Amino acid sequence: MTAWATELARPLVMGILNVTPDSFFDGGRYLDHQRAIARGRQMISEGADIVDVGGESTRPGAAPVAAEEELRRVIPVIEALAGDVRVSIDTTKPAVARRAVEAGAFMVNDVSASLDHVAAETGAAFVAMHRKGTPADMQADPRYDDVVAEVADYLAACATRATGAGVTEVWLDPGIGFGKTGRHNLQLLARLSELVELGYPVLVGTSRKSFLGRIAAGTLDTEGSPAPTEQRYEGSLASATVAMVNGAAAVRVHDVAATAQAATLVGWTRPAVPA
Ligand code: HH2
Repeated sequence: MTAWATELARPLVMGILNVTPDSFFDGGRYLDHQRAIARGRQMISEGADIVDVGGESTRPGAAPVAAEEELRRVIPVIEALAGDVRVSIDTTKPAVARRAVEAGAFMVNDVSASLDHVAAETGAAFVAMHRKGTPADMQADPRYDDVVAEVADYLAACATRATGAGVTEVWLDPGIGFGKTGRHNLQLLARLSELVELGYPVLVGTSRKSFLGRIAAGTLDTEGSPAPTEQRYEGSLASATVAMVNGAAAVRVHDVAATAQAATLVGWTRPAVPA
C-alpha cells in the first residue's frame, strides 16, 4: 500500500479537470488554459489532494484526439498546477504520459491499463483501470458471470505486471461505467472490499455518471432516459461516500468541496480513530 496515501486520516479527493470540448459533464468549460488553471486552483482551495488533468474524453462514442492536440491541451495546465498540488495525467497515450510527467505530473491515470512501462520508465505512480470494450462499443450490452470477480482478477493481473515492470506505486480502479450496466456498477460499489483486499490503493470514479442519472430517474433496469448530469449531484456524493466507507483510498470527482467534507467525515468515523 502507498505510504503517503494511507498515512492520511481521510480518503483522498481527486478533482477532475477535463481540458476537452466534449467530456460528458465539464466538456468545453475548461478548454481555455486560463480557465482550466483557475478551476484547478479552485479545486485545490476546495480540498483536492490530486488534480486529474485530461485532454481526451473517454465517454461512450467520443472522437479520438491526436497526441499533438492532447499535449497542447494538457501540458500548460499541468505546468501551472504541478507546483501547488499533486497532478495526475488522464491519458492512454505513451507520448502524452511521458511529457506530462516531465511537466510535473506524479501519476499516470490510464483507463486502458496499458501504460505501466511508461510509469516504470518515468518513476510515476500508475492507475490501472478495468474496462470492457472501447468507448465506441463498451456500453453495448456488457455481460459478466460475476463482475466483481472478473474485475478483481483483471486488476490483480495488472498489478502483478506493473510491479514486475518496475512501477513502485500501483493503484487499481474498477472503471465504473466502462462496459458496465447500472447493476454492475452497484455490485462493484457494494463489494469494493474484494478489490481493496488485493492490497493496493483503490480509486473509484462515479461522478455524474449515467447510472446515477438512471437512479435519479427511476430507470435503472428500464429503457427510460437517465436524468441529465445536472441532476446527478446527490447520487455522485452518495456513491463517493459509499466507495470511501467501503475502503476506497481515493475518489475521482467533479464536486470537490462537498466530497472533501464527506471524505473528512469518513476518515473521522473509521474504527481506528482515537477518542
Ligand atoms: N472516468 C472517466 C475518465 N477517467 N479515470 C479513472 N481512473 N477512473 C474513472 O472512473 C474515470 C477515469 C470518465 O469521466 P470524465 O473524465 O468525467 O469524462 P470524459 O471521459 O467524458 O472526459
